[in-house]
Amino acid sequence: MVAVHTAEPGAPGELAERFEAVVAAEQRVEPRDWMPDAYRATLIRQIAQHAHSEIIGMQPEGNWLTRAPSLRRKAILLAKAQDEAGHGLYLYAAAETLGVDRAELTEKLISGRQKYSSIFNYPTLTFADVGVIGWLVDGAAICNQVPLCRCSYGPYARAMVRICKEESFHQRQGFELLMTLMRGTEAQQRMVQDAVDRWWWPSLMMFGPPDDDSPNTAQSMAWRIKRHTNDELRQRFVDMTLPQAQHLGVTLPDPELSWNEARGSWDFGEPDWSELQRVIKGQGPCNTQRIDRRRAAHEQGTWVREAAAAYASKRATAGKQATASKEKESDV
Ligand code: BYC
Repeated sequence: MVAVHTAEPGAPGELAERFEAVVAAEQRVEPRDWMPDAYRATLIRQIAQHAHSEIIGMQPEGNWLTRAPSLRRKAILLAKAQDEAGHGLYLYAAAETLGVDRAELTEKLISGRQKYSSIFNYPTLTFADVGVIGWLVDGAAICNQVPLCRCSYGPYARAMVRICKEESFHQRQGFELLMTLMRGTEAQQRMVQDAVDRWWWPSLMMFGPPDDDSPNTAQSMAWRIKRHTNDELRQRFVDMTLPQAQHLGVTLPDPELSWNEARGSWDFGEPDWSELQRVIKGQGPCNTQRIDRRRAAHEQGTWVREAAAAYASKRATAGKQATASKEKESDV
């Protein structure tokens, strides 16, 4: 059991009390407010990990951009990947309000000191994977992220509102793609079923380890960063997804799935938690490839960052000169 504390030992009493009162009253903690160091560190860890997931999450889908089966599907996929880049940027900006720099966070990602979601370490073998990512992965993301719109930290909560709106659009496009394939040939239907078989268990693992093995949940819930436990959200996802799977006509690869009348929920089997731990530790099918690609993109982008910084400093100097000459004019 993790010790839950809301105030920092030795924290300035009045400030700590105010922080606790704001959290308890469901108000927002803002960047200018005093906050416990551990609260700040937890938010940086979670928001950075979330931002990295959005950026790395473009890679599995990017694999299909040049091979989409039609112009329409290509335009949709391109727009989705662009949305994800945008989500990454909002989230890095939210993390920066906590006093960290985006360059530092990127450095930590590519040197393996910060994590990103386990789900993006699996390969996308067919175009049906694009649909299944939209349906299951974005569906899981929605279950996990809608409650984050009520997170106690203002900039993160506000970033999540727009992100969630776009995620639900992504989920519907995935479902629509899969419906189209399921109305197609037998080979297309088999392709969908194969993708569902490969992505189902990793999607359940996205919610994190089971509650009794989740060291951060108790404290994050006390601070109202997380609003539900990993297992609660996983159950919500299973309950939401089952009727959709039936509508699509696919089978979920879990023989233990059964409706529990008493609970009013679906019972389901245990994911292979050792697989989640292996993937988190860097031993998933695509971990090395994902980080190598991210590192290369970062290095190839050096000239863009340098040019943007030079342009910004030129504009700042021009702005200062314009203000100085205006002041001179008004002196005359
Ligand atoms: N993968 O105590 P726990 C998207 C780590 S983007 C990797 O339960 P916590 C999308 C965890 O960090 C999806 N690591 O932790 C994008 C911790 O290690 P550290 C990303 C995981 O933070 C593009 C340790 O295991 N979503 O949807 O209370 C296209 C113990 O876990 C994972 C977010 O980031 C995992 N699956 O809860 C399509 C949402 N699970 O950090 C879609 C925001 C756990 O102590 N994040 N770990 O070294 C969260 O809600 C929470 O951070 C988590 C984990 C539920 C993920």
